[in-house]
Amino acid sequence: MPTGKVEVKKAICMWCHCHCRVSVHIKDGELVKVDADEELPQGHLLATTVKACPRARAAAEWFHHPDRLNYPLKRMGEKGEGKWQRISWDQALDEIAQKLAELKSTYGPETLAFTMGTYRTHNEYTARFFNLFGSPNLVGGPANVCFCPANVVSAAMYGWPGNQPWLRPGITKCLLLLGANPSESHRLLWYAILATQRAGAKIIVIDPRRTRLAEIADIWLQPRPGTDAALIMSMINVIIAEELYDKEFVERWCHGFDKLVARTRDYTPEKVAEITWLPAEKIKEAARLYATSKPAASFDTMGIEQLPNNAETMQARFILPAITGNLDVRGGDRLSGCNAHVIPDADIELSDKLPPEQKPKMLGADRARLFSWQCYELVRDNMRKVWGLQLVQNAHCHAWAPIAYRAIITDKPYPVRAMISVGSNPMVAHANTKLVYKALKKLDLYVVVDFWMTPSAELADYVLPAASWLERPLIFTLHDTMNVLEVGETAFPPHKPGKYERRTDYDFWRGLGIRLGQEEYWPWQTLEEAYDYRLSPTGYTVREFIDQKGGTERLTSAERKYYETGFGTPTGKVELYSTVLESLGYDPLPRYEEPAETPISDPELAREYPLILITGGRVQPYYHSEHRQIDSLRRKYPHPRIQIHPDKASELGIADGDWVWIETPRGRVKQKCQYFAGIDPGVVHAQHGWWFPEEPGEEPWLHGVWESNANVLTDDDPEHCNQISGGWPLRTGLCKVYKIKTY
Ligand SMILES: Nc1nc2c(c(=O)[nH]1)N[C@H]1C(S)=C(S)[C@@H](COP(=O)(O)OP(=O)(O)OC[C@H]3O[C@@H](n4cnc5c(=O)[nH]c(N)nc54)[C@H](O)[C@@H]3O)O[C@H]1N2
Ligand SMILES: Nc1nc2c(c(=O)[nH]1)N[C@H]1C(S)=C(S)[C@@H](COP(=O)(O)OP(=O)(O)OC[C@H]3O[C@@H](n4cnc5c(=O)[nH]c(N)nc54)[C@H](O)[C@@H]3O)O[C@H]1N2
Ligand code: SF4
Ligand SMILES: [Mo]
Repeated sequence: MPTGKVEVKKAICMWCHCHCRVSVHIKDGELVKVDADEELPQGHLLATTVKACPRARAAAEWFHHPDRLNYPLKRMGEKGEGKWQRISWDQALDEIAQKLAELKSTYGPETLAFTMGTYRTHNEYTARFFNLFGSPNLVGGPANVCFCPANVVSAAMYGWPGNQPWLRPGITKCLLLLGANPSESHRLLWYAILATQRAGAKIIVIDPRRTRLAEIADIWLQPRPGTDAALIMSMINVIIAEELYDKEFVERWCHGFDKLVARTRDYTPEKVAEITWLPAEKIKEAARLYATSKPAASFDTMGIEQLPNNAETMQARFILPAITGNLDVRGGDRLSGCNAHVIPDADIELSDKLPPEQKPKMLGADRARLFSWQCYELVRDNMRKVWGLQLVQNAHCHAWAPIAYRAIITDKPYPVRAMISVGSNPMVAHANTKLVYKALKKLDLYVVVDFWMTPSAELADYVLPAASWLERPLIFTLHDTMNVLEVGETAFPPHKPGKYERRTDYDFWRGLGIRLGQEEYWPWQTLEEAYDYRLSPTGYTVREFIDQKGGTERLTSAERKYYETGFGTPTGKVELYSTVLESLGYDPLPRYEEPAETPISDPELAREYPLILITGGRVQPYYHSEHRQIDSLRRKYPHPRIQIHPDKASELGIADGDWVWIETPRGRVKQKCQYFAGIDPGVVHAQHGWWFPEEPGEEPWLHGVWESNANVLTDDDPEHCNQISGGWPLRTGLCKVYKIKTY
């Protein structure tokens, strides 16, 4: 009987990395709206409020969408034929577990791989399942190109993951943003930047595109894509040459300064100007402003994480705050520690349960060793000495996707016959879609857990319906890399008899685990029970933590903890010269290497493909491949867009709004041309994440995954990827663009 009464639940939105605290309004069991929670500090950056977030405003449409997956499905016809049978959860889990047991006994546990998406769900339980199963093959799909290189490189150099701007309006005097687009990608950060600027901070932006952030910058550097390492090395060169560095900090707390001085000598602004297309004077100006405005904060994101030279770029980037004395000071960059009041993700993962002989089998870890067990254990153990905490495994130790897909296809170095994707859509998110497709088709068992029938799900043997953040509780600690603890409550039950049978990802792993002999390790029947256990050191349950503490606990960071403890590195200092990278067999100092596919490294290819291609600059309202089925959001961007400088476009006979082919040596897709004067005429920028839920799901369509998906274009050749981090070139690479004649 409808009562018309509105109930309000306090949840945490997982539709983007802001992780806002929100109020979910429920009337007669139906979602009415999701509002920003005005009473509480928002997110993990600064106390501010999300206003009018388009995704949150479309929450009711999302929640009640008729395309949501509601029941487990089993493939009936051939793979990709689009024929499905509804089955029960028990049948699905029984059959998947039985198949996994068979494959394990034939090929060994390493035959099972997992693809991970960006931080949306509780992957610590994924790692728990995998460690107990005995497979090291958590494939860090986006991890090699999404914040994890920054985390591990900085953890190696600082003894704690850095890249945490400690923005304090009125205190922060300068903010350096490297390849970041927060007005589209992170609204909380965007508001925090605006507030910091209003309070007097200067802003330096490095981005080949004039973004909204670049528009408000005091200095905007517009480099040739992929050349940031040279640029930063040159800034270091200027800071050293002009003696703008913090001599006391360098002397007392940095390891390898002399070697750094020798290395940066070659990177004069004049020389680097040629590499980067930037005027030498502007490089000097940026270096001076950053080094003399104290405290200065810094933040890097995908503009440099997604480069084929990302690890070296990170090395250089993390030297800047150290030598200028901006590390671990309020208003500068933070080493925050984590919230020690909660049982950490790392304890849940049970990484010590993975048999030692399985660790070296992790696919690709002998090559891209930044995410190998060897590196993970070295960094973790050093970090633990100072911080008392383990580094989370699932984000920092994983198999390398390009090698994993090749292993599936070739059976080398060993057969990989099963794969599970939870919260990940590799057909759209991973580089080189044609190769991903070939691999997914070859698997003996492919299981997808998602909200929607995605192009990846269409190729699965089983597709299982996931509970969203609205249908499960949540504990958020940013992988234990920050001293924040956010707890959210379940707004809706995931089961509604006669309507749907969704389950949490935790239920999925537990369900498989207990069928595969892991019963003793899954004592908590539900995710809420599992979280009550995680919160037990606080003395509260999930429910009590929300009722009595408001759901948020943010501890104050101590400044300059190193005075007492030193840094959590092998030398106890900030390692400008990284002994960790050295012990992995890499160059301990940063350097610039020209990416493999540029007009300079491959002029012959550039004759056919003359333009530099950037992919994936974020746009509101989409989140990667999500939300294309939500009409109110889709109306804002009905079609994928490629930004081209008007001069270049007219030279190519392309009008604003024309459909064009974008072609690379990997393939071609079509997007609509958007004239954009804020990009160099030699560079174009294509959106990523595109598929068309409204198109047929069966092959050959797969919901239009071949039409406009930027990853049909991108390169994942292991030789062209970063040899330290495995990062693949999403933001360099060559293409040609031409008008579609009949469309
Ligand atoms: N060309 C190009 N490619 C890129 C990028 C780029 O800039 N350019 N960016 C890269 C980056 S940084 C990242 S992080 C990756 C992102 O890669 P992914 O995280 O794989 O992104 P999505 O394609 O959105 O796939 C996520 C899937 O998980 C589902 N999902 C969401 N939440 C949950 C949940 O709680 N449980 C379950 N079971 N499913 C859920 C969604 O419906 C969606 O289908 O993409 C990478 N790919
Ligand atoms: N709306 C929305 N928000 C998102 C996401 C989303 O899909 N949609 N994804 C989330 C995820 S997982 C991530 S990782 C973040 C990413 O967040 P951001 O990194 O802030 O955003 P992007 O737009 O991906 O990339 C930042 C900028 O990199 C620039 N760039 C390209 N090539 C280069 C280069 O060679 N050098 C430099 N310096 N810059 C370059 C691009 O022009 C772009 O403006 O966004 C998160 N937020
Ligand atoms: S989608 Fe909107 S409400 Fe949700 S976390 Fe992101 S900014 Fe916050
Ligand atoms: Mo990401």
